[in-house]
Amino acid sequence: MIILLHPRATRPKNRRFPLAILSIAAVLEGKEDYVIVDGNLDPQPGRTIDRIVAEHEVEMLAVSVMPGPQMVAAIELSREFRDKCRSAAIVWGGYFPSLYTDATLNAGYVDFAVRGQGEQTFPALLAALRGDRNFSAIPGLSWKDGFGLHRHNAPRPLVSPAEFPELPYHRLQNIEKYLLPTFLGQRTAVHHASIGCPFRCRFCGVVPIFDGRQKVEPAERTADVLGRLQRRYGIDAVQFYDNNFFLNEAHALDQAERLAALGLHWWAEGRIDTMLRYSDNTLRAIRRAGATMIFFGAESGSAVTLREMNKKITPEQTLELAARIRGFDIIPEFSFVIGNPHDPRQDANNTIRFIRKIKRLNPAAEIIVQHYIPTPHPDGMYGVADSEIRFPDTPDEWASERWLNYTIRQDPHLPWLPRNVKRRIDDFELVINSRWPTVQDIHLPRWSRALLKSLSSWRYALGFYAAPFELAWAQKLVALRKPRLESL
Ligand code: B12
Repeated sequence: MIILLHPRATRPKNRRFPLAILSIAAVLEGKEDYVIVDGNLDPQPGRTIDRIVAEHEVEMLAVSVMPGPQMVAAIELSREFRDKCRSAAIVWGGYFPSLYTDATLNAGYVDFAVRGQGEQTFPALLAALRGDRNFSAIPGLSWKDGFGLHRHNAPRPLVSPAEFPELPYHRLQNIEKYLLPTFLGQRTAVHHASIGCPFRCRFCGVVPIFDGRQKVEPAERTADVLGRLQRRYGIDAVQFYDNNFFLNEAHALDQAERLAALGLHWWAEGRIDTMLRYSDNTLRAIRRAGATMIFFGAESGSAVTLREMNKKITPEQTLELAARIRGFDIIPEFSFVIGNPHDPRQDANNTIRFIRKIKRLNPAAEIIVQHYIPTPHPDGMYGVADSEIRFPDTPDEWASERWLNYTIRQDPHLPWLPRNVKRRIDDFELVINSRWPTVQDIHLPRWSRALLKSLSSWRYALGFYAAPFELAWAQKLVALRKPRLESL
């Protein structure tokens, strides 16, 4: 028996299909004896694992691990499992072991780390464990040799998701619990139509894993999968998790025409420059296909910073898109990475001014304000980060309060970010989020929207963001959560 574990990563109301674990399940389906344990659904995954161990001969615990709270849950469950089931192998896959492979292998309770796409590496590892134990022949695998030294095999070439079987949704414990209401619809599914991203932005944690490559499933398959989910489970909305959903215009148009037939509402991530190149006709087709909101990494209002980030867009393009997309009734969600290490104060002030310009052009535009939190990068981290950040050596250190706060971008303690600049960014975020409460929060009653707007409007009008205690208080009062579809 193989246990595929997805440790808890979010609150129950944000629960979505555990796509990473389902992707591994897809290649095992019909061939291997396996069970899925999802900590987002099961309040006591440790107990469930104990029960499985008591009833079956468990060969392996395969864990999907994202940096952040999911990693903390993964540590505890892996450690407990190791104590109870010494003969079974423990393998970690996903973004955490792919980004921090040596730290992962430094944990005594992890035997193998799968880097990047797992659908081929995982069965190859199973075969090696059962056979000649020649782990060095498996691309994408990291492991410990007889001397305890870390071995990192060559990366595995990326394969289109269409090469793999469809996800076995029926193997989830209770599918109803994954199809929850969002601002997009009453029964929201998630889908990943591609893997990787062809760009090399120097602040992004996706680059070290996929090395600037992306593979996409044909539009026909995307529509087939969603059509089946609609017929079987009645989905009416989709959140696409692709890092880069919109490709060349011909593909986007084909995809839009196929999705239009399903009548779903959806959210996806796109690039500003890519979508600016699309004709009015294509943008209209995308809207007709159900695109309600599109997430764009605008990142900065400074051309110099964007160049340093290797983002390959200009501030003018962001403004042009903000204005143009308004005519198509698609809400743009612009995300910013604030705090250029060279001059975080100036960067914060510039970007705040730039965001105000966007809001003038398109008041419906949603704004996500993020602090710049470096992740390792093959081309060097943006800013002066390489010489100033030393990442932890073990998952346990990553789980400490200091590093957990860093990962979830709460209180990153960056050497270059003075407290008062961080506070200014946070204060601005509170003011703008109150002045325009997100449409994504379906639980926020009309009266509380009105309260937040009226309390914050003088601050926004005067550009006075300091010490917004009354807004912090009002947000608590209306229990305004952070209900964004994505906190990337
Ligand atoms: C969905 C998602 C979430 C959801 C999770 C919902 C859920 N189902 O539980 C939510 C919103 C909760 C979330 C939160 C966060 N996320 Co998140 N998230 C994503 C997102 C958009 C998709 C992940 C996904 O499902 N992919 C689809 C699957 C099929 O792909 P995959 O995960 O890569 O899996 C493949 C391989 O990695 C591998 N694999 C994965 N697991 C396993 C396990 C085994 C055993 C094996 C063999 C292989 C394997 O094989 C899979 C198939 O090829 C990614 C970006 C992206 N597009 O991937 C960011 C991403 C993973 N998140 C990220 C981050 C940082 C976070 C947060 C820390 C951010 C924050 N602001 O707080 C939080 C904290 C998470 C936590 N609680 O621990 C980063 C990680 C990299 C980084 N920068 O450090 C990403 C890459 C976003 C980004 N661009 O920076 N996230």
